[in-house]
Amino acid sequence: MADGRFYLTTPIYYVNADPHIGHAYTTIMADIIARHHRQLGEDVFFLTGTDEHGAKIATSAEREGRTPREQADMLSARFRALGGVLDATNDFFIRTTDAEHEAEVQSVLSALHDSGDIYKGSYGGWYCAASEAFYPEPELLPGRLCPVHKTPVEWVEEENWFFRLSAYRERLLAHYDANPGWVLPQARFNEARRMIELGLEDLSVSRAQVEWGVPVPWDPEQTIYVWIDALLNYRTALGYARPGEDMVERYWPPDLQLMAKDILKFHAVIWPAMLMAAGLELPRRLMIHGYVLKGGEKMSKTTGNVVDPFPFIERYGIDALRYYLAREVRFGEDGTFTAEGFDARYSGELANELGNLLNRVVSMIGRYRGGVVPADPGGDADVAADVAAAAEGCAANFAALDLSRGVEDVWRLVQRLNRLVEQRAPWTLAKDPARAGELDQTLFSLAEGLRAAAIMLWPVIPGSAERILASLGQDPAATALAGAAWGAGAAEATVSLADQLFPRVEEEAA
Ligand code: ME8
Repeated sequence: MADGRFYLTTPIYYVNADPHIGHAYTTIMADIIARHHRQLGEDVFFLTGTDEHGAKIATSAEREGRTPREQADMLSARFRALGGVLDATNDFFIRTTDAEHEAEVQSVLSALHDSGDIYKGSYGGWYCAASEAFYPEPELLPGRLCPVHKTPVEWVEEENWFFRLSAYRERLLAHYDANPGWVLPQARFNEARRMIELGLEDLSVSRAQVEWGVPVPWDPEQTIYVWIDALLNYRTALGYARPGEDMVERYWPPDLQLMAKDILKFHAVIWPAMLMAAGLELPRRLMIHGYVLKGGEKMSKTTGNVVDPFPFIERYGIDALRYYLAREVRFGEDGTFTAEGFDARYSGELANELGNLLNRVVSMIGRYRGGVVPADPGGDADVAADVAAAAEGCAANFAALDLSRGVEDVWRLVQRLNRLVEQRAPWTLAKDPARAGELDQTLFSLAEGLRAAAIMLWPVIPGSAERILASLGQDPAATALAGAAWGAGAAEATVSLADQLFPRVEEEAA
């Protein structure tokens, strides 16, 4: 962003069941974006965490014979561990059971109550506990099933506290009209705008029958509706993520909030209205990505149609999963996860194209030049131009949140370098002392091109990119995107090959 800082969030995940590839997907995409912005030299704050209150969590805990607190502690730890395994560089992991968060939620709600935006009323409607949401009758599937979870809804009727959501219709529409790109992609923008246009009902923001939640400060018999509690995490986290430092001034509002389309309405309608009511600046952009599907259906904890990410990561390494998801699932569209597709990209692209390229470059420099990259003789302007084009294309696509295309831009460079090996045939050049200059040029260009590609790929495959840099005798921490410029690396570096990058999985198992 123009002001040099970048605040990025994922949804906070429910602690009702183990994480699956769908959650991994959002966190990985967020991490790619966070790393890319750090590469640009921006001051990044990346937030993720867990959503721990409400009927959904209480019920799942009961089913498992645990208290809600035990359930939340256990599953929140699983989500936190997933973040570690994913190599996610989030700056904080918020839990909505953090005392600081709970206190701040109460204070925001009290302010809305004091300003007249919250009033007492009664409400009856069809409720889906898995969605933690009411659905109007026409939206239900035949047999009174939740349109998202396809499970029975129940009639819930009680006296609650209500937020005057309907009063924000005009201001929300004005915000949409003044900020055409604020929800991406365009189809989701239109969808959210339509929801507002069709009219908004006031929102019940407390529950009389749910004990597991934050008490309504002026009416402790009720707890705060879990979605209100959850949405506020994006704001409360900044108050206590770094002890002694209030980061609201530094980072508010979020530059980018990621999520899938299941929670569009909460983020694109209710959240901005809440912020308007509280007199707070709205997020700058919401990016609504598609679903990771399995067998044509959304992966979902509630339906149990899930892929566990941990075994894939153990078998192929985390970078393979990051790369696969970034390339396979076009950001903003649905994509299908298959073990076969995963394996094909792993062996065809990561092992055969990238891993092999590194192998060949390092071993040829070892064989023909004693392991030292030759100084640049200055004759490969076309390769240099391809590197510059890849860097520009990748940065432009990342800025437009087209992560798949950004990776494709760099991959074309990887393929171009593989072709360069074949075209120049260093093994032939090496036989003819008169062509030593050509050989120097080729080996320099390959090492330099690969160094630049590694820097561009670093947000996607950080560990592997760092290993490539180290193998090329470069500083593995030198990942700033400016360093991808031709000739910006350390000159006459000494190469060395550590372990095989992306080894054959069969070999591993043997
Ligand atoms: O909705 N494909 O939590 P949640 C892609 N606690 N992304 C997926 C996915 C899939 N198959 N399945 C899940 C909640 N996700 C609330 C959020 S935020 C204030 C509160 C990702 O555990 C995606 O980001 O159901 C989706 O929006 C989110 O997980 C839902 O996670």
